[in-house]
Amino acid sequence: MNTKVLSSGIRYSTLPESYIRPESERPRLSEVSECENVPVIDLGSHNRIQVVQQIGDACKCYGFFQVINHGVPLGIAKEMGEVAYEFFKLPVEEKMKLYSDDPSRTMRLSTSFNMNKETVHNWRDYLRLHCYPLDKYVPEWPSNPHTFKEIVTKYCKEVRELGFRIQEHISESLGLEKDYMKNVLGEQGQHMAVNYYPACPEPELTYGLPGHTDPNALTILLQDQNVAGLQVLKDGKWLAVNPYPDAFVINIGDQFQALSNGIYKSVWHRAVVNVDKPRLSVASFLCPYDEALISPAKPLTENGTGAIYRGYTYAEYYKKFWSRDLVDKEHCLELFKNN
Ligand SMILES: O=C(O)CCC(=O)C(=O)O
Repeated sequence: MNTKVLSSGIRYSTLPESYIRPESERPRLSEVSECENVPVIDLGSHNRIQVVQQIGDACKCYGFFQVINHGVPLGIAKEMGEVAYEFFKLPVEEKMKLYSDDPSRTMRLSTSFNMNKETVHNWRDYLRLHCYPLDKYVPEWPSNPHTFKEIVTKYCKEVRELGFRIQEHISESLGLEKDYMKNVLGEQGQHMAVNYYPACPEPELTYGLPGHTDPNALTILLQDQNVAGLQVLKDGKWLAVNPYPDAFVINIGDQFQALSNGIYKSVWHRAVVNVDKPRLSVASFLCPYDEALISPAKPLTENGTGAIYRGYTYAEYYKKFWSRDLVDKEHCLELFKNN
């Protein structure tokens, strides 16, 4: 290939060799269940007790849910999606100015997942941004398209507030004080992955992103409204999370699984690709501050099970998570279990 990114304007008629998964690791798209969807929860409901209950049930059974009437102005979400598409449509020479394979960079365009470590690549380009505090990071964000900084700034503020509201509901659903999670997580970091999955000549042979869990606390995903691709693992089977009008997809990250003493699940999920249409998603990750001490909430350890996980700092967890391969089959939290 003559450029590093997939969004170079080249159309491939066959999948390049380096993207082809061995037979046993392929997505087997015909076996994915379409008949069930992850719960859709109306955050605009006045029945808070019911909303809290629905969120708790979803976190236990699916680790995923979708929210509507979420308070993020729909125009801002729409503009976010549009400016992200505009970015990936820029000429490849323009985009390549931002390219880096170095995961420690706080702003970069890259491709696949981790080009330095992986043996098979993924059919994805992505723009990775740090988003909090905004005044520290916005200056390094792309200035082309010229509206990018302004739109993404507005979006980040709204999504952060939505995340905090959901964290309150999650705390309450576990029978904890409303501010419990917020207090433990401290001044939360916020990162964004703008994922672009070009149309792929042979979607059966590869992934946009292979199965993984998220190492952070909470993820808020803006899905392409027109093209499906997200799938979550439920009872050993992959389940498609098809786009739901004006909804965000929310998932529990590894830190909420630990803090809830394993009651809530940080579930494996993946993105598959599409033969005729590109797909875009915008993942916002709320992360504990580095020195946050993560250990199961005491009231949740008092039913005879004790604490399933040992205490650790988020910095320790994050380092361990990224020292492994994304497709390691074991959940990273297994390494933090009390014997
Ligand atoms: O594109 C998607 O639907 C999933 C994205 C995702 O899992 C991620 O960015 O970590």
